[in-house]
This record gives sequence, structure tokens and C-alpha cells, in this order.
Amino acid sequence: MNLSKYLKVGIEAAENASDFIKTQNKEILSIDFKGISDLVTNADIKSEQIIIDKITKAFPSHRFLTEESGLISDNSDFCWVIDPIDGTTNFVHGYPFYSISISLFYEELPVLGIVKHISTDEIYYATKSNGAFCNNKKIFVSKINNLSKSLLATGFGYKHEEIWEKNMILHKKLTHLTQGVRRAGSAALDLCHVARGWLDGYWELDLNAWDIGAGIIIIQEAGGLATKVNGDEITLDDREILSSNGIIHTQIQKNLIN
Ligand code: LIP
Repeated sequence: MNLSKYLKVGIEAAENASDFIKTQNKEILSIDFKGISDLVTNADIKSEQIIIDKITKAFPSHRFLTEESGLISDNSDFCWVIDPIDGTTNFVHGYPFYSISISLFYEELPVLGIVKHISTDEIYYATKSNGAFCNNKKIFVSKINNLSKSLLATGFGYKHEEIWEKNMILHKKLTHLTQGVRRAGSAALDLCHVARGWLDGYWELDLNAWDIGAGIIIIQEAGGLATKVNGDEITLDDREILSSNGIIHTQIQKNLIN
């Protein structure tokens, strides 16, 4: 399947939304709460509309799964999975680690992923079997082969319940076994940093498809692995992810499971 026309429109949509988000700042934002610390702003809503309008104009029959609107239409093999601002809490505070994540799934499998790091103007993208890129430069995962020499990342959902408590314990355990575990607050960017070899692995246990859709294929095309914690293939319905350079995948996995 030639994916270049989908990539072109996807990148234009991400850049249009990014240009809009750059005009927004905490002084003018209207902020709402989806949960105690789960924020949504007018910028999340507007960014999502800019992306959906751009893609729908080019591919009117395609369906969408988005953070702010959920599932839009259901009769196409093509599904665009969108997080209009991944790392909204960071964005609201002006902490420069938030992104736009756009992915395309064909028959439930990822074929294209785009992540725009707005504050650094870096755009990551990958299409099936064509490799992964950052600003048009090919990227590859690291070659670290031992957990004790690795730098990892993780994240925590908004519900401070059983899974949150469990991952706090795993964060401490893996911090002890590695050179450190970062928690920066945008799953999409954490996955891209594994893809470019800045991190050697990233896991999270309470996530949504739109947080990880693009990062999954960007890591796979950069030579890494992205699976469920038990190693099974990850699908849009899964709410957890374990990603790595592939070499230390089982070393991380066995410490997350046991
Ligand atoms: C965020 C993720 C992050 C996770 C946060 C939140 P959002 O997505 O990117 O990894 O730890 O809890 O889910 O809500 O900013 O789109």
C-alpha cells in the first residue's frame, strides 16, 4: 500500500494544529477538568478540530478515534487515532514537553505514525516498512544491551488507584536496577525518544490508544519493540505498553511482571 498521500496530509494536519497551539498560552486558555487532575483546554478541542477537518477533506470516508471526541463514524478499514495535545498538564503549565500524536490504523494495525514536538519543532514520523524519521533524518533505537546501563521512562494515569500504586512501586524498583527512570509526561514523546535512542525503554500501565498509536509504529520502524507488558502484540484496545530497543525488552519485562 502506498502510504505517502496519507503521510503528506497527516503531516500538514499536525503542522496546522501546531501553528495554532503556538498562539495559545496559559493567560488565555480556558481550562476544564475531566477528572481531579485530568485537564482539557479550549486548545485541545480546537487542535483536534483542525486535524479532523484537514484529514476529512482529503479522505471523507475514513473514521476517527480521538481523545476529545471518541469514535467518529465506524464503516471504514482506515482509522485515524488522534491526541490533539499529548501532555496537556505540561502544556497548561508551560512545561515544554507536550506533543501532537496522529496515527493511521488499517484493519486494526498501525501503518503510519506522526508526532510533533511543538516547542522544539521536531516532527517524528514513520510508515510501514519505510523506516522512522525525525525532521527527515532517519532514526534508530539504541544498542544498550544491559538493564544496569539503561535509561528508561514511565508515566502515571490520572486515577490514583491500584494500577497507579503498582507502578509507583515498579518505578522505584526499575530506578534501582537502571541508570534512571524519567517521568516527563507525554507518552508520545517518550516513545519517540526510545525510537531515536535517547531512552532505552519506556512502559506505562494506564493509557489510551491515542497516547501511543503513533509511537508504536515509530519505534517498530526504528528497529525497536512495542508490546503489551506480557509481550503480546499491542492493539488499540490495550491500556498498557512496554517499549524498548528490543535488546533489553525481556530484561525490563521480567522485572515488571515478577
Ligand atoms: C498523558 C500521557 C502521559 C500520561 C498522562 C496522560 P494526555 O496524556 O501522555 O504519558 O502519564 O497520565 O495520559 O492526557 O496529556 O493526553
